Amino acid sequence: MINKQYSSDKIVANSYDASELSAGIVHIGLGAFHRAHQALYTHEAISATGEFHWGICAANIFGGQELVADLQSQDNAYTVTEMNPDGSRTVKLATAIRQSLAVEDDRRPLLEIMGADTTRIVSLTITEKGYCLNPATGRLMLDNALIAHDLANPQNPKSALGLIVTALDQRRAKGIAPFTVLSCDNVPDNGKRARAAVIQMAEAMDKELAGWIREEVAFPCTMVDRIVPAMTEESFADVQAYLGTDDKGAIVTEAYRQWVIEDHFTMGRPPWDNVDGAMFVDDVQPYEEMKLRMLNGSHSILAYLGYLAGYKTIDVCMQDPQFVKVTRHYMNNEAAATLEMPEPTDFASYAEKLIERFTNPGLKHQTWQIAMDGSQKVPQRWLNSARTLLAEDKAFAAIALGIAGWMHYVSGTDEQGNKIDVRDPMAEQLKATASQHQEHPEQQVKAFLALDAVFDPALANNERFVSEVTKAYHSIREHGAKQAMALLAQTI
Ligand code: NAI
Ligand code: CS2
Repeated sequence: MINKQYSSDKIVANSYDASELSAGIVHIGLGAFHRAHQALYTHEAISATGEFHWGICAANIFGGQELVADLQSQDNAYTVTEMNPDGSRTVKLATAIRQSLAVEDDRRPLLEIMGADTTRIVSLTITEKGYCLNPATGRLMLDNALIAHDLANPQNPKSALGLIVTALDQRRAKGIAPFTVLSCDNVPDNGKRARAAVIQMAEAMDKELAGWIREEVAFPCTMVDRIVPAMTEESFADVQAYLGTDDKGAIVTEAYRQWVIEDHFTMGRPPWDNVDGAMFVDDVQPYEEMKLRMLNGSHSILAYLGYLAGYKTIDVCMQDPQFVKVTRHYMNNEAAATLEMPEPTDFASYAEKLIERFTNPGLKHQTWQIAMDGSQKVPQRWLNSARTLLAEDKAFAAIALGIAGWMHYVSGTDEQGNKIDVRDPMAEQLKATASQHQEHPEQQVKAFLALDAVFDPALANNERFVSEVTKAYHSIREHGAKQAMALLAQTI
């Protein structure tokens, strides 16, 4: 069993006394990514500088009770196994999480900590859907059930946004400076969108509060990058075999990591830039767009086409040369070609590095995991690139195949007739859409494109867009996903 004092010659142990930490950060969304990214960066920044007031109180507001109980049973210490490209591994004991909470039923303990003057940052990894935004427009969905609940019950909010608004309101009433809200999700312009959502919500409750938030609260944007697959029985067993001890909070990830952060914090921030891979900049947006389109856009193509082709993990997709060819083509010709960077950028090297990262056999990153919540991911991963390519009269066959793959996937049935466990806030609507016009694929594609939470009407009615997606949809229907990728690979 791992705890804060655990030591082994296979582990890079912590170099400070974790009982000295106080919590300056409240994190909402204690999943896999937080533990392998922000919490590890914070741990290493504390190790480097001895700034003990940046400990973390990490909370789950939906589910995750078992993980929290497991972490608590080992003093919130856990190991991060970094799988290096050469097959070796580096294992680190991470101890920046001082407290963990699961507050599904009663949010009061969390609100109290968010309201404390020692809390300077509230960070988030709540998945794309946690922001309750319309994916196509980025506007807060005031009719979303969680948001509607919180507007009616501001003292007992359920959503992350509701918690932030209520905690900020409490701080304002007590004359405590506002914390900085730090979104670490793969949402475009994540800080700006989080800010807009929080302000829209506050406006529906109290205009003065909304004005105060607009003036006083910082919402820096971030680009976060590290591939962190969900843990499986196999990965836990592998960690146990290597370490010779059980770690219920263990995480396995890649060695690569990046964190680009807009330097705008009202109550200070940890010295994260003391740690490899983190940097503070004035404008995150170009880095974020590059990562969302090149990395995440490729991931989604591999996830939908790969899942339908029977490939369970990304590294298995990368063993298929046709998948690699389409991915490389997509990155260079359909993603990089649409990006505008502030300085000369070697997109081809970035693409090759991504291919190397995807190929890492130590990462069992399931296509099913990445395929999740597609309605929330498709717009920022593919559609802005498609708009640019359409405007420039350039081809976008890989994006079209990705979109068509998503449409087949969310129908809920695979190529062998087996059920797909589709996880998506719009799952019911997507399934119902797929079940219409089954004998008329053109109509089926049109029905999907009419989902205006995903596709804006201008794109959905663009003739070339409709025709390319329909062609790709037919190709998968006729030949299957594996062959459709191979056919595309022949033409590029
Ligand atoms: P996970 O499944 O381990 O954890 C998801 C977390 O989100 C849980 O703490 C859960 O309680 C919370 N959550 C889910 N729905 C929510 C909602 N409606 N409101 C509030 N909280 C909610 O997933 P993981 O790997 O931690 O990823 C989380 C997010 O982190 C991703 O969606 C992505 O935006 C970002 N991310 C993940 C990376 C990865 O490779 N895993 C890398 C880069 C970013
Ligand atoms: C993935 C990302 O699940 C997904 O949608 O594309 O979580 C991806 O692993 C990360 O963004 C890598 O930084």
